[in-house]
Amino acid sequence: MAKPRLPQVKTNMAVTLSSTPRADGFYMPAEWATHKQTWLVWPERTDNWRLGAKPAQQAFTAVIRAIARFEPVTVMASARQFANAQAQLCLEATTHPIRVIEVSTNDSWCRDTGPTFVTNGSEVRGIDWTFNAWGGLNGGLYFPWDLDDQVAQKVLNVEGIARYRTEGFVLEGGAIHTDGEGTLLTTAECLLNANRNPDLSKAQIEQQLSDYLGIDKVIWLEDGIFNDETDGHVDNMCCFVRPGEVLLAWTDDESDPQYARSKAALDVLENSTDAKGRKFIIHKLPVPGPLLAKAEEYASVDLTGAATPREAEARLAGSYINFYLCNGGLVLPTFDDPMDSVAVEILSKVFPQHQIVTVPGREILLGGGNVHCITQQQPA
Ligand code: KQY
Repeated sequence: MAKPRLPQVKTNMAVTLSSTPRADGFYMPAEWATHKQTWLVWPERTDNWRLGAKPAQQAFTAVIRAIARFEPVTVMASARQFANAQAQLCLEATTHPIRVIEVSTNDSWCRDTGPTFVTNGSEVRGIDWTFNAWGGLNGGLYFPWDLDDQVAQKVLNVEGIARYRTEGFVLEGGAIHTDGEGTLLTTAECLLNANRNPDLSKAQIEQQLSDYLGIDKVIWLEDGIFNDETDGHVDNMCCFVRPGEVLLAWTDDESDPQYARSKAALDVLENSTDAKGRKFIIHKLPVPGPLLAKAEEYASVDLTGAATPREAEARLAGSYINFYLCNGGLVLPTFDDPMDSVAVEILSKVFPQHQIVTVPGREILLGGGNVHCITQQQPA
């Protein structure tokens, strides 16, 4: 049966363009380019977040208030949680404003459900990728996901920003990193997964990345972090520091299943050049742990049948790569792990212009991601 289609609304919403960003002269800037603000979603779903999502709300509050030291933040909360989110977030004054608006969502991963912003240097537009909860009915993490698929459009409507919609082309923001100069990092584990765009070849996927993000060269790492439920998002594995320079999640322990993944990625990076022909400077960033979920931590996650149940003792996909760059700041998840201080030291050296602010990362990790996964930058 054909999917029923809603009439196209033509007024009171940001325009949806039928061209592509590249054809219009737009490209995705790097995360370190100046932001207008950061977007997040307030967590509340109790079949993903333990203890009624209260510890997650505390953890998100720490992230949001850390970002508000550097730039304005908009937080989307459901009608049920609007008053609580506003009260928790705005208890004390912050350097930059924290705005709470009511938006319905399925969960709280704005990196993946929010728009990917593109610019031509004077105007910003947004890409609204099709979202299928990291795999749809073939390994996706919850059902339904229709409200999450509308988040990008709602953000763009609120901002009055023109929208490109990739109807049918599935992509999450956590699956890509760009240097703003034509190079994109991703993983085959995610972007070539049969549960994303099974009818597209690798070349056709590269063409979409070129058309929508203005990319000239894709660096394909094979896999992401071991046991990452996003199917190996690159934003937990490898990121740019600046053009021609990357950070890679690393372990020296050859018996750790992470080792082969990191080593394979290192081999690819060592043997690649970027879109401008530069060889990469590669910094290894150790992974914490191994970190395992404790049975008592997942005992209070509701079993609703709508989300993938949690497995006690499962290896968590902990990684310091999942930090977030905001205007002059770097928000880094830490895990009460001996590697925390090593990560801070490495990041201080490679980002000397950024002030590092650490936030507790374990609670967000228990929900399946971390700081980068819950944030979305809107370029200035
Ligand atoms: O890490 C992310 N980008 C999203 C993780 C989703 C987890 C849902 N339980």
